[in-house]
Amino acid sequence: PVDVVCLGESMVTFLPARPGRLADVPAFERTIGGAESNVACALAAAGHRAKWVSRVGSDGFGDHLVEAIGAYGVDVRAVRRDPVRPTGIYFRTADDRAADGHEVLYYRAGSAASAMSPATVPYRDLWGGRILHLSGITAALSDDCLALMRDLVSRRPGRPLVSFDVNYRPGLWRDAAGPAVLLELARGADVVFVGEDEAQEAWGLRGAAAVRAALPEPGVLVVKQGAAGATVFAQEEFSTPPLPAVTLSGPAAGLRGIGERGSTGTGLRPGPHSSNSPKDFVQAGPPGAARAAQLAERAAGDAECATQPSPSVDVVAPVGAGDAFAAGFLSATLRNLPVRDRIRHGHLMAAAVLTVPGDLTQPPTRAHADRLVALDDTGWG
Ligand code: KDG
Repeated sequence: PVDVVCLGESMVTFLPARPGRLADVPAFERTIGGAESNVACALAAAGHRAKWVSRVGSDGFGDHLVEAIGAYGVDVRAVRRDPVRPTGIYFRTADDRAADGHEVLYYRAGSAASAMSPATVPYRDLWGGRILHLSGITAALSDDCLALMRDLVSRRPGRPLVSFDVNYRPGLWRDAAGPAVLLELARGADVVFVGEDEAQEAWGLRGAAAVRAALPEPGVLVVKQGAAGATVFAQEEFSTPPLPAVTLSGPAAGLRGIGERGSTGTGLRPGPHSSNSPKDFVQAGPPGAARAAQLAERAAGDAECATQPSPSVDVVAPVGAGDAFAAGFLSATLRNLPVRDRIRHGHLMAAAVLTVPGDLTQPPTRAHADRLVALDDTGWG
C-alpha cells in the first residue's frame, strides 16, 4: 500500500561550487532535483510510503536519479527507462539572492520524461495511492505530458485525492498558454498549492482571497505567502478529511473499486503584473452575473480559512522549499491533523530546506515536528 504517488520529471542538478554567474563558475557539484520527487523524498523521510512515477533515460544519469531517490526510501519501481531519449539535467546558481540574479539553465527539451503520456505511464501505479501529487511543471514539458495531466485531473469516481502544486515556470512554457492551462488543471484538483507571488505573476491576482475567488473548485486551497506564512481555504468535507481507502488500482479505462470520496516561497521572482484585476481567462466560464454568483457561493462555502505565519529562518536558498511545504502539509493531511497543524508541518519542512543550498534535506523527526507544531502561537512567526 502506498500513501502518496508523485508523478513528474526529475533531473540531475548541477550546483556551482561557489556563488557567481554561471559564466564564471568552473566546477559544479552533482545533486538531484525535481519538484515532485522532492515531495516524495520528503514524505518518505517523514515516514510515509511514497512512490515516484517518471521516465528517465537509459543512461548513467537515469541510474543516478533512480538510485538517489530510491535511497530516500521512495518506491522507484514504476519509473520507466526510455531507450533513446536522455535524462534531463540542469544547472543553476547556488544562491538565489545573488545580486546578479538567479540563473537556471535547463537541458530537458526532448528528455525521457517529456515522452510521458497516457500511453506510456503505468496508470496502475498512478492510481495506487491515497494521494496523487502532481505539478504544473509536467504540463509544460510536451503536448503528451499535457494530455496526461488533463486526464489525471479529470474528475472521475474513485480517483485518489489529487494534489496539484501550480509551480509556474515561465521559462518552460513554449507559448503564452501556460497560465490558462495551469488554472484549468488546478480547477480539477482536490488540494492546490500556489504561491501568492506566483498567482500574481501567472494570473494577475493579488492576495489570497482573490486567488480563492478565481479558484473555488478545490476542496483545499493553500496560498503560500513567503515569509508571511500561508493561508488555507478548506471546504467542509475536508475539515475532517476522509481520505480514500484504496482497495484496487487499475488503468483509467477500467477504474473501479476505490473508496468513495464524496517562507515557504516559490522561488519565483515577482511578476510584471501590477493590476489587481484577473486576466481574461480567470473570468472564463459561465458569463457575467451567473458565474460571479457561482464563485461567491463557492468561496463563501469554505468551512475554514486559516492563516499561519512562517517561522523565521536564515535562508540559504529557497529552491525546493515549496516542495517541502507541500510534503509537510500532505504528511499532516495523511495523519488527519487539523488545518492549522497541516500548515505548521508544511512550514517546518520548508524551513529545513531553506537552510541548505540543495532541494532536499533531512526533515525534523515526526516526534520533534509534533512538539514544535504544538507550541503556542508565540513560538511562531
Ligand atoms: O521546486 C524545485 C524544482 O524547481 C527544481 O528541483 C527543478 O523540478 C524542477 C524544475 O522543473 O524547475
